[in-house]
Amino acid sequence: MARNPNTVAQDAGANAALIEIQAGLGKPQKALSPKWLYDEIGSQLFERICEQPEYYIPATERAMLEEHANALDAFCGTRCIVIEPGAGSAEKTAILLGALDQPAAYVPIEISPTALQACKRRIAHEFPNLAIMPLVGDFTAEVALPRIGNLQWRRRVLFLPGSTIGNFDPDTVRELLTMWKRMAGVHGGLIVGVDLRKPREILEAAYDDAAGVTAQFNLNLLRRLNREFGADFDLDAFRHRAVYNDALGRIEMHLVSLRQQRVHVGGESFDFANGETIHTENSYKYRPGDFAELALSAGWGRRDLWIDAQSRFSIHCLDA
Ligand code: AVI
Repeated sequence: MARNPNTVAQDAGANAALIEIQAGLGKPQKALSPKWLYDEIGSQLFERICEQPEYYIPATERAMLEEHANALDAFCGTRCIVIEPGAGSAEKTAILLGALDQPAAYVPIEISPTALQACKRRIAHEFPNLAIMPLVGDFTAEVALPRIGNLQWRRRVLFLPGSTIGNFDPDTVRELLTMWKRMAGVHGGLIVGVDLRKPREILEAAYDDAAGVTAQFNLNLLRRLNREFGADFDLDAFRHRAVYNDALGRIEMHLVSLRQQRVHVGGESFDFANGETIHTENSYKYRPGDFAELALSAGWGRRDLWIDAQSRFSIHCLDA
């Protein structure tokens, strides 16, 4: 019997994913991509992380966007198209759109069709007269923007809040910034939230909150591997660790093996020494000047730079 082509494609995708995971666990420093953190439960846990008092990023950035509403309006100008790669729940976008005098359209780009629909509903509810053109896609890939038809617009501005950019290493950030400059086009702009370097205690607490939500978020990755890839991780035999790597300016999340053990993933076995870790995420923190330089090297020019009163977070407004 002929197989459904969708099932064949899904099988091929799952196989490629398994190969990637096995390769990561076979490295001298075991590592898994942070993308595996975001299944449905992981995405819900991330929303809860954003409510934890130690995780200062969302509240700080929200307050900054509200404080700089007039400057955001001046930066975007009238009839601007706001493009948001990796829109998620578009929670901060409502603040940006609300600050703009006459936005022409909103283009959220999101890999999860369900999240994209929820984002569209949310923004349509708050801005009933705004044209919304959702795009399903991986925000790290260059996507063709939708045809705008006879809509009048003056400038495209990309919006990247939340320090999402911090989850990529600086060389990848340069490549992404270069790609986003092409997407923004001539006269385009970029508003990007970038987390700042700060004392280790603040950073490590932000990624290891007292309520244990970030720990659950990290450990959920193993639960996902058990469910989706037939792995046999014992979740009680690992614990979450967040450590600031000062030399590289990044928070690293790891899962630490609490004993010597052997784990099976998709027919392959992986040995862990007591204390050995799986590296699951990096979150880079920048000095304001260092990020501006990185953006400059990708062809962007600086217009505005805002830093909150406690020097925790920065927002860069850049011109293409
Ligand atoms: C999504 N990203 C910007 C978060 C961060 O701060 O790096 C992910 C996160 N991981 C643990 N807490 C938050």
